[in-house]
Amino acid sequence: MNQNQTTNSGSAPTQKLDVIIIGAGLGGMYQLFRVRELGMSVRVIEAGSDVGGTWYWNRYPGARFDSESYSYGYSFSKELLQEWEWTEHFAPQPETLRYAGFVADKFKLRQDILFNRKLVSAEWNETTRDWHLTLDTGERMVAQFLITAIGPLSVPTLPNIPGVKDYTGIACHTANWPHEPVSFAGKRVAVLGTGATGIQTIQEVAKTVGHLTVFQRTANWSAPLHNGLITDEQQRTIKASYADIFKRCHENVSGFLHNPDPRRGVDVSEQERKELWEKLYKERGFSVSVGNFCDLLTSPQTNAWMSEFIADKIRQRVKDPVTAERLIPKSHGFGTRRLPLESGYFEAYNQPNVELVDLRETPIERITATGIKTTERDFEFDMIIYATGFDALTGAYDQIDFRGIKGQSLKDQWAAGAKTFHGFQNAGFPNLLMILGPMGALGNIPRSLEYNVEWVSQLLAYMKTKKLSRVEASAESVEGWMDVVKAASVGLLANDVDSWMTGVNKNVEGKSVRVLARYAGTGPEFRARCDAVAAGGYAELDLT
Ligand code: NA7
Repeated sequence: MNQNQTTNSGSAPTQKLDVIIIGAGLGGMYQLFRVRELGMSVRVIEAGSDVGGTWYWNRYPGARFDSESYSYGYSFSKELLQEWEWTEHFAPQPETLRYAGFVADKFKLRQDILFNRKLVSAEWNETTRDWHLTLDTGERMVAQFLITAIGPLSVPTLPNIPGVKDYTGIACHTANWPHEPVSFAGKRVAVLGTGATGIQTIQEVAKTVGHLTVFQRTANWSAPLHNGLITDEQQRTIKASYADIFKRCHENVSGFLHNPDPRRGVDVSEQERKELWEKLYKERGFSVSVGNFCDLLTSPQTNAWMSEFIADKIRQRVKDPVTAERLIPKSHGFGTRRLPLESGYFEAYNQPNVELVDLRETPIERITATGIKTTERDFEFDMIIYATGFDALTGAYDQIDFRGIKGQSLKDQWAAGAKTFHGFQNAGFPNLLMILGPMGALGNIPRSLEYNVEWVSQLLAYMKTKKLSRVEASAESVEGWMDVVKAASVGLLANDVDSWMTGVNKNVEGKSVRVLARYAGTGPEFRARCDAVAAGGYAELDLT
């Protein structure tokens, strides 16, 4: 590609593209593939030096899928499904990054991707009906359609603890992990954060570390992942069953391979509950949450029983009873936050060189030049790992200055809570289309993003055929969808819990109170509503 044709850092007008996609993660890569099929001119802007998105950045020790590998890969190419072989039931990050590279090579995607560039601002011009982009390199680009595939969990946040910048040892957020191997042997290492990322990191670092200190503010429920190598025979079965695998994901509430038990926990005997839970505890992946009683996330009683069942498992696995009690969540019920899955996490605390600091008992006062000072002790470390999460859902949008009709700012418009039409569009921002945008369906992410890309591509194809150049969700359509989002959240125990799923990240200004932050309905319901919009000729959208 001749880059000078599509980007410009001077004052001369640049060539207008049909489509610019932001992000070359799994969403952006697939969107590029589909847009090319439509015969439209397209470029992708990517901040990293290669494809992969989440799997490019999150190289921390122990990073891997919690979805079965064969339910996570792309489903759109039968050839790709037969060519690629996952080696583990839950692939580790390096394998997934190789997969992203394999896909990019197979479909020759890199030739249309501009790496090492960040989008700084995007301004809509109502007269010329196009988006004017400025990149951090100073380059400028113009496109009729702007598609964001910037991820719901892509902006890492450091803790708002005094002194973070004072530390002189090695410090790293899990989502900005170095590309070079990191050794923990003989080192005094701290991990801050015990979410899904912290738990994967802790159990892996514990295997080789000199001494590990875990700083836990909130204990999280966690259950065994049960990973393992995929045998040759399993590989053959998987390859022969892909149609069935994706059909099952498609019909599932959240795109996984585990179906909820249709019974309510409150309707069955204690023995029946225990039987199901003992079985689920031995099963792979999210079976323990998605395959649970259908009232697990709505009935306080069923949830309390399940929480106690898991608490007992923690007590059985952690030798020191005081540490075990600290690891048992008290502030929320099982499954009401995104459930981390683990492989020997609790046993790590049985090692003499692994220590747990409960920040509810002894809060951190500050990060010092040499370590971490709590109200009780001064710790010295060679390395601090921040597994402190993300400015989720809207964070990636807040980083870019999007200006819609009459210069209105997307960040300002979303300051009181994000609103979209099915996560795809927002009123006042014509021709801006979002992949996995706020208030869309998440679940098993690739299953959702493939659908998102296909819906957006279908809309582009429709507009091309009908010679339409501008699409905007009306304010009424956005409000209509927000009513659906509200209704889907009613009665969920998760509503009363602080987490990124309720929009809380106390390290980010303005995000310390719970809001309606996501669509919590099922995947099939979401798709049925989106399909109906397309089938109805996009009546909810203003098309001109
Ligand atoms: P999470 O789930 O948001 O977890 C972040 C963790 O960091 C959590 O334990 C937080 O404690 C802790 N944290 C954050 N800020 C602080 C401060 N200031 N002090 C102490 N502890 C802090 O992020 P993950 O990366 O684990 O997972 C995000 C998603 O990525 C996950 O759902 C997967 O889908 C992949 P808290 O619970 O807030 O008290």
